[in-house]
Amino acid sequence: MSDNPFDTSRGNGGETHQRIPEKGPHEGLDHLTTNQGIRISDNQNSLRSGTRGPTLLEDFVLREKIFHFDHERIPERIVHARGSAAHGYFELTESLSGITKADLFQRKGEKTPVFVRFSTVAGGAGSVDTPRDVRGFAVKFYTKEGNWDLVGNNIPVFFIQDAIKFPDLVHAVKMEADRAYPQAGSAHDTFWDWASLMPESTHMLMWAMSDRAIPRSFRMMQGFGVHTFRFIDKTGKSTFVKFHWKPKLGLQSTVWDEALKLQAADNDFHRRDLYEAIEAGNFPEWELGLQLFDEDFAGKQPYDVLDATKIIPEEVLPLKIVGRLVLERNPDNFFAETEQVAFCPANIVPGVDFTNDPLLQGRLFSYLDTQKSRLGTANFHQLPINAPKCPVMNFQRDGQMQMNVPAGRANYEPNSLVTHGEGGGPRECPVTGFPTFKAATGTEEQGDKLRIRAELFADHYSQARLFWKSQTHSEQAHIASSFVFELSKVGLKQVPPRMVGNLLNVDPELAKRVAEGLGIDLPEKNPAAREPVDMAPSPALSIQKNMKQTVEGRKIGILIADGSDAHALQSLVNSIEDANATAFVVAPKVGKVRLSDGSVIKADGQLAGSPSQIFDAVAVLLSGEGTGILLKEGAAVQWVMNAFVHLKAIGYTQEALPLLHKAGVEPDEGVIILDGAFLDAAAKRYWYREPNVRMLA
Ligand code: HDE
Repeated sequence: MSDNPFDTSRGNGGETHQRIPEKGPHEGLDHLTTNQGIRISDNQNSLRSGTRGPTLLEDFVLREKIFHFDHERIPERIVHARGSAAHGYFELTESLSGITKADLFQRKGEKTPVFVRFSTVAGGAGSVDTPRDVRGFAVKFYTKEGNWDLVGNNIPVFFIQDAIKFPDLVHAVKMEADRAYPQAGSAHDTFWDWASLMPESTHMLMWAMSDRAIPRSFRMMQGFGVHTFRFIDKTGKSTFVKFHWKPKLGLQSTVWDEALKLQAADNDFHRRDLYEAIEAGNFPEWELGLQLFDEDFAGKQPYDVLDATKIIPEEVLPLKIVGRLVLERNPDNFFAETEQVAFCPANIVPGVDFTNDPLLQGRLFSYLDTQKSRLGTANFHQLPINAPKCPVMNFQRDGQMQMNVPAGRANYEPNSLVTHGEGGGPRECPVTGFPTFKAATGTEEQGDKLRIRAELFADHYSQARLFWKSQTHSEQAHIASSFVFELSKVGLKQVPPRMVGNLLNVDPELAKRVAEGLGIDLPEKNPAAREPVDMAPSPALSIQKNMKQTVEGRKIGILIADGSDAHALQSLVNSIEDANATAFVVAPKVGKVRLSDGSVIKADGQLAGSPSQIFDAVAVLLSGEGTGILLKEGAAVQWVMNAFVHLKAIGYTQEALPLLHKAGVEPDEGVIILDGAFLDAAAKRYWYREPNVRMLA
């Protein structure tokens, strides 16, 4: 980066990231100026005629400031409006030179800069972080050959098979047209009216009703490219590929009651978690796994690999791990980067190609189009966050907010200006340019013009059943209970029976549990467009079977009050930090907690503002004196009670037992006296506790 604060070069092979230099006094940078560079003498008072007279129209400082403020907002994304992002890199750990010619996949050890944005889908930009929803997982790779955007989700399938249904899906799930609620969530009439009429959405609904849709952290969820893509090698040969991101910290979700309570405790739970982890140097990390296959394999599966409502089970086609994604720097400015970043599935590099997946094909149009209206100009690719870090040279010109100054006379091609010494500009590159995949002759890539889908797309239930069968009992209970929760919020009488009629095709037991939970009669099974087939369960689909028993990257709350044991507190904090977890001390008063040795410390959070749902496990480190005080504090009782019903480990001192009793805590393996074994206990969630604390469907 240039040290010159006035260097405005960016993009197009130049500097793409304009930041204020970190060190040293820089002439001019400490002076407030207008946008025209005029120094401002007074930023407190507008210009007026006399001390009590009218404000003058000629006050260009005031007018410019208010004018700019008036236009600070831009339209938010129609979906995925609420997002959080970070910079980092992708490092290749295994060369793929035999499979794709994409430059970023050639040299083991090479790092490619990335910008990654996570998001919820349905809520607006200011909505909460923990509704039941799909999470976006969009990665922009700034490769040497141009930008490649892998715009994925944390769920490997989608609600619909054809892009033409997307506006219907989004209208149905977002706040209802007349009443403008709910803000962020699918538990309402229009969503379930639509979904129950769309059997192809059933597989995705199973995922959306599972704990996948209530992740603990962006850092603890998987990402998926969803569609089948292609890799193209140097000879033009194509290999199908599905992309998977696997979190280093393992998969972890919340329980539904916890997710609900998090909405009140911390609207920004995921955003804060990502930001704080990166600031603390605990860089979030994922492995890139690939499922690679050919036409022959694709033809033998009982589903169509071009259908985005289907997965390829990892047990059938294991992942090949080829790299790692590390996020190591928070954005400098939320608006300039996280808000203005524009991902587009059509941004691919030589060596990567599309397939005919009809959902993907529609996406190829949508993103560029929506970004023009969101960012206001066809030149949004010039914004620092969107600009490739390789040269951009073409004859596209002008438009609103043109930020480059293309010199010279040539703005068309072909031209002969070069031969006359006037600079001819760039030329096309038949050899190194982007070639599209050529289908082998004989493959059915074309045919009559029809509004129709391939035959196997009609199987809407086999994989929904596969998902159900692959879950633990506890996860199945969560899925059934989520259907009950969501459908219980639906006022349209015809909808719940219709949905349960679809679920009968997935699994009769599931349908029965949902009907019972709703208190409705079991309806007739709805006819299936194609009879489902049984597939072997896939343990990879379960979160609980893939959780890492670790406290790494987790946050442990320690409740103290006057009289808490100073030595025990220090050694607990040390052991938590040694395990790469975060210790967070909570007290009834945030300042001046007097410990057993007479020392006075400041807590990290006050009790009422730091409820236990923001922690992964808790320690109740109270003396008899502190317990006496907190027995009369509802927030303390709830602190303990919620940790228990959210299936978390609770470490306690003997003196704190009266508080545990008052909170209804019953002894089990996760309720443990505070000693050396506490951290091992804290690494787990106690699923078997759940039937004792919650009525599940
Ligand atoms: Fe998107 N999607 N989408 N989507 N999508 C957008 O683009 C769209 C789909 C995804 O952090 C929009 O710039 C259509 C699947 C993510 O900025 C829009 C269809 C998957 C993000 C759009 C789909 C996604 C978006 C809204 C059906 C997972 C946020 C704002 C054919 C593979 C990216 C924008 C970010 C954003 C259209 C379906 C992921 C309207 C038409 C499937 C992660 O263009």
